[in-house]
Amino acid sequence: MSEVSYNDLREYIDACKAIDDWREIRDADWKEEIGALTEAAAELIPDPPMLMFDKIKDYPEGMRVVSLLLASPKRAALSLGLPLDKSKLELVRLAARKIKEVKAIPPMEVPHGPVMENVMTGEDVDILRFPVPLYHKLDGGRYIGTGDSVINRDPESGYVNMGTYRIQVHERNLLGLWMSPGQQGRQICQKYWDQGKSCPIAATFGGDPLTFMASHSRRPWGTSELEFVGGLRGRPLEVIKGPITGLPIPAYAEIAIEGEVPPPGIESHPEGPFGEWPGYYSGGTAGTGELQPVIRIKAIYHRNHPIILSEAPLWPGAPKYGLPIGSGVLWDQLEGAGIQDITGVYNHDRYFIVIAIRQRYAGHAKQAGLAALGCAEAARHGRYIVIVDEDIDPSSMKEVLWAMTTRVDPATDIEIVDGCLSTPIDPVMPPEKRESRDHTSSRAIFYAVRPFAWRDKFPKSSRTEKALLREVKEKYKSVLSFPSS
Ligand SMILES: Cc1cc2nc3c(=O)[nH]c(=O)nc-3n(C[C@H](O)[C@H](O)[C@H](O)COP(=O)(O)O)c2cc1C
Ligand SMILES: [Mn+2]
Repeated sequence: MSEVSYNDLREYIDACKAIDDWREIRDADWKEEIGALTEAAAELIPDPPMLMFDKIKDYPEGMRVVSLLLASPKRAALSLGLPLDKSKLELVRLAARKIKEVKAIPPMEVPHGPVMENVMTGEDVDILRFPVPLYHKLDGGRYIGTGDSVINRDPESGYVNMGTYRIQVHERNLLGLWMSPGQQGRQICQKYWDQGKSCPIAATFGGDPLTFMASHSRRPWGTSELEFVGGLRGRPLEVIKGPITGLPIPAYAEIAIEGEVPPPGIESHPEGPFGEWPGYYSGGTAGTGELQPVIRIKAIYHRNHPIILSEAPLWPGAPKYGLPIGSGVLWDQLEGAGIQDITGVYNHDRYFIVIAIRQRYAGHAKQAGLAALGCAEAARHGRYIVIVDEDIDPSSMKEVLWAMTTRVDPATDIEIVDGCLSTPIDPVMPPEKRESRDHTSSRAIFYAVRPFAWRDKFPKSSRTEKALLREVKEKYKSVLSFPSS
């Protein structure tokens, strides 16, 4: 498998600058402005530029924040070492194949790395030396950890987990850590807490895009995300042994901390609210009243002129990822479940998933819809699942809406399934359900396909065939200019 061309976040940023759109933003306020401009730029069409914030208000030049890193299909393809000129649907498929075929490569310990260029310990520790943004007006505080990697070690097996969990700044040396129930990083903390001990922890802010991707993908318990990064890169991830915790810390991270998470009975703190990916404030103490774990920082390490990787959630109308790679993963899972003749899978926003099939037999669409509902990749958030025919491009909302408005008879072609897996941040979950920890909600499957039994009598599409469209566009391009694709 091919290796990726870059070694760390800054090399990847430089590679992006060479192939794609980006802007430097100077003098922005860490308070709301970085968040607001990122949200506004994410809505730029066709693809948002990468934003590099420098000389942020109250901070010296060189203390930087990067946002919209992976917001174009080109940058997402580059991050995985994929060709840059493919359609979104093809890229999603290629990305999934790469992820599926990855063989784990363990990290390689090196004696030192650039992350140790600057060290703060003891009284010197101050996380607000970095221009940590306040992203959304009603956020409970400034969040340094959005595109982060949180690392801890299972005390029983020695297995090292790495996960992306949001991290709030409470004080110069105290952070809030929100890990949703069941997260592997939380399970590890719990084992220490059960013995009345604090859990040693490390975290990085500003890893390369594959380290970020591995951190937020759920690997089976016991298979380390650090080895998955190596596999994706095609060579081991270099790590240094944390001087305080002994945990592996990516040597080329922009910023890293070491510290410990005390048992919540001994120390915990209100956390959030935080504007989350569904487009609402949620999680943490919000809605449940539960205080959340904290990280007591013991040391901060950082490179010269560090870059915080900002991956703060935006509402779903401001797309932050150029490629919904999970779509390709779902595609594989559906094929694994025996669904044949899938021509495309596209996840528009975790709550809206479209699957295109070439119908081969009566019941094929229903089989695909119900399988999607149960697949691990869609089970948690797949509120609307739409099955379309092969003539519909599932990545095009225009085409999907056309299928939904013309091939669905609401009385018969929408199926509701109740009691499905969800999460506490589901905005529509009634307070009593959330409080009783019954984190379930319903799903709707739209069978937006020509009914199989009378598909031959279904009115023929009057849309111009793609070949003729291409031909006339080419012929009249001096009179009318069309965007490429
Ligand atoms: C930008 C971003 C932020 C995230 N924030 C959180 C969070 O605050 N809490 C959480 O439990 N999961 C969060 N997640 C999801 C986890 O990273 C994901 O479930 C991952 O699988 C967790 O790792 P684990 O399976 O090793 O526990 C976030 C994901 C992304 C992409
Ligand atoms: Mn894990």
